[in-house]
Amino acid sequence: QMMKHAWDNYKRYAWGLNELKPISKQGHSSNLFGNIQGATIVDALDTLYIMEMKEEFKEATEWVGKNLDFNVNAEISVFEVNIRFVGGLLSAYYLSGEEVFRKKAVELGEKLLPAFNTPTGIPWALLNIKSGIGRNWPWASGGSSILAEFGTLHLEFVHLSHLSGNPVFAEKVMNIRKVLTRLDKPEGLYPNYLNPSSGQWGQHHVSIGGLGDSFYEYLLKAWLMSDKTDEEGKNMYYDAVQAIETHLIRKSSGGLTYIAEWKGGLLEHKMGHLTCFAGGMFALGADGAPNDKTGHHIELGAEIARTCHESYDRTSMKLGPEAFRFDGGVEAIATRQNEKYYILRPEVIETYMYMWRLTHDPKYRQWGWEAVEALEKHCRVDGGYSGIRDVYSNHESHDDVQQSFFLSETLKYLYLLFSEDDLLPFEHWVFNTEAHPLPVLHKDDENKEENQK
Ligand code: DMJ
Repeated sequence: QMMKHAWDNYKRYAWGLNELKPISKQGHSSNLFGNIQGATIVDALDTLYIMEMKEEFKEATEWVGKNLDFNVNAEISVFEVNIRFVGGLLSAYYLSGEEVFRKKAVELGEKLLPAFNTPTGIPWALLNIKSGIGRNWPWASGGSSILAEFGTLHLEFVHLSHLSGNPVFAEKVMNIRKVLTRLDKPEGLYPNYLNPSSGQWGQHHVSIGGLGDSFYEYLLKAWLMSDKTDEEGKNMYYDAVQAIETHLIRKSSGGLTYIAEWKGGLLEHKMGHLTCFAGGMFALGADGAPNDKTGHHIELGAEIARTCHESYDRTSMKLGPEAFRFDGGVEAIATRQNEKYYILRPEVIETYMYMWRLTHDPKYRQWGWEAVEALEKHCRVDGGYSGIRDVYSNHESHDDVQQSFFLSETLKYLYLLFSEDDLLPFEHWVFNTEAHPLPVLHKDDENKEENQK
């Protein structure tokens, strides 16, 4: 019902545009996608499919076939377009088998290739998909590319090669790995900034939240998606987690485990909502953890889930802030006005879903249900779902944006939290960072394919 409300209102007021403004009841355009249109449609395709919303899936498929157009003069974020559009199209293809999605995914992948035309092959953050000219965010340290952006292409690009028969996509992301493995890492940590021309790190800022997050996620998932054959991805992941534990993970005096940010050796005792995805990541990676550390990684996931739940529980609206702190006498509370907003993000619910699947502790469903009730009470409006400006306030101030990731991630993870484990089982599917499921490339299938050639 929540998906239907979000979708129907998008359809009514913003059909074909990127996102919906649910209060003003009109389209919302984000410059992340340039003038590529239809972000909500592409992001929502697999959620519609999984929820068996057949009519809606059909109309979305028709829209993609007729209207999704990449021949536009648009400067786009390579990362955002990859995770939402390429990821959304790939999942829609794997779930439905409709050829249109495969074709569009490969066409878009080809449009993204000029982003890798840098001296090191580390891609630009921004790309004009008509001219093929790339550049970096003007705010990024010393003209750097961003770890969480160039490090979050791997899963989709491996699938693009798999589906197109063209190795170029996989070669591009394997080269990123090569550059990273050659570099010295301060204390074994990966800084968020890397200059694509010099191949040197920018500022030594390390974060498991914004600017770093999904790079770590994709190391683990690259290994899982390769049917556990990608040993390099595996080693990079577990080595990184070891360094994160030593240098970033701390416990508050009240007993809450959190992941701080690292700035040239100094810790900022702040955790972002984005960082909360790491609870699910640690638990998902527990099974392969070296040195008998499986139980420890599950426990770490559980502790992060508890901390993130506290960040929700300590607000008036029972929805979590964008960032919360562990200093100045507070624990798991936002102290700065500009960190008190909630924009329908999924990470906490994502972690509940992983923890539920991997432990079956009923508290994760209870916590997920608390989030549903809070979303219904504070974010649901006549025209869809809106973010909130201050989750500590007693009255809602809506930001008037229904983010496309609310449909692709937040609602999908909630649905999976209350579904049986055999819906998209982890042995066969990995979720990209926008919650688009991609199939594990099983060794046996490859052997079969080889034999058929
Ligand atoms: C999504 O686009 C993805 O989850 C990304 O990895 C981080 N930001 C948003 C959701 O918060």
